[in-house]
Amino acid sequence: MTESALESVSLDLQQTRQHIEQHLDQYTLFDDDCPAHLREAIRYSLLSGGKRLRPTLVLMAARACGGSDSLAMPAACAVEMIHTYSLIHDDLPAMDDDQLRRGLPTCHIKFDEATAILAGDALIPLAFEIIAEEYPDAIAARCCRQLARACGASQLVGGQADDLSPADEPRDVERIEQIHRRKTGALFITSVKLGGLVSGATEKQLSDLETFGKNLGLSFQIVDDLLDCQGDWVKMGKLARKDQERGKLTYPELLGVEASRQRAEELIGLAIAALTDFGPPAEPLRSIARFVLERNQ
Ligand code: GRG
Repeated sequence: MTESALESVSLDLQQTRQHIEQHLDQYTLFDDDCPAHLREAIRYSLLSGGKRLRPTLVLMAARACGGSDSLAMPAACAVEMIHTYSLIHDDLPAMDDDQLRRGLPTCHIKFDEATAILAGDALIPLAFEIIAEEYPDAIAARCCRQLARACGASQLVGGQADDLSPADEPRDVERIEQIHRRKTGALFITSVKLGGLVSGATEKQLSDLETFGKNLGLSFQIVDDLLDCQGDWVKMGKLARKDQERGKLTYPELLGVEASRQRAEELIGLAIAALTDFGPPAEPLRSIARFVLERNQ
């Protein structure tokens, strides 16, 4: 990707991000029954930066299937809420015990542990409520089922549980891919499928989007690992080399830096190939895939 193409994708992503953030703000005003400190903690974590990659994928997948950003925005916000809950809980002392997230103190450091747990908890039902409120029943049911599976015990939560489990598990590529398919991949797949579902995508389109999301998610994770071992922590907003120091399985450790980079590129190629039948409307989705490979944060 040339420097100027990367800049133009960055600009589009920046505008889309602002649009998403306006809606996230509106969805988290809450009524007076929500305690002020809980509201503050939810909004602190949800509105304090982040690339907004998953909600952007929802919008771009909708565009690829003939839908619009406004149609897909509620689903996009719902996915970002689930993602943010998972980050808040992942940062807790009982899990990854992180002090910094998106360049700021993590939710439990800024507030306290109980508030952080509850802020994460509150984001889960809110995500499903938004989908149920904003889409016709049949579409809402399909979206809720897709999202519920992605964040359940066999996907996001299961991947996280295995990632936290003792180090006597095999340290090989199969194991790391099993973890990331669930911990990171499931939400990527769900993002693009929700964009498709709200736009009336065909089963074939949903299946192509699934292939796209699966390969993109894995590539994203490899790049994440590469950034963790080589990245600039100021840009990333979190401490680099943390995964390595904790003895977590990473691609560069298993494959080496060069082979990891190659694998990430190969996967982006597969992701883009899955979009062939969508033609020009899928161009923004292809650009994001290239961006994931080139990102530095
Ligand atoms: C607590 C159930 C539960 C799950 C946590 C999200 C997660 C699972 C762990 C976060 C740790 C981690 C490095 C996960 C893999 C990659 C990932 C999801 C990175 C964070 O996503 P980004 O880079 O974050 O899109 P931003 O801040 O840009 O939204």
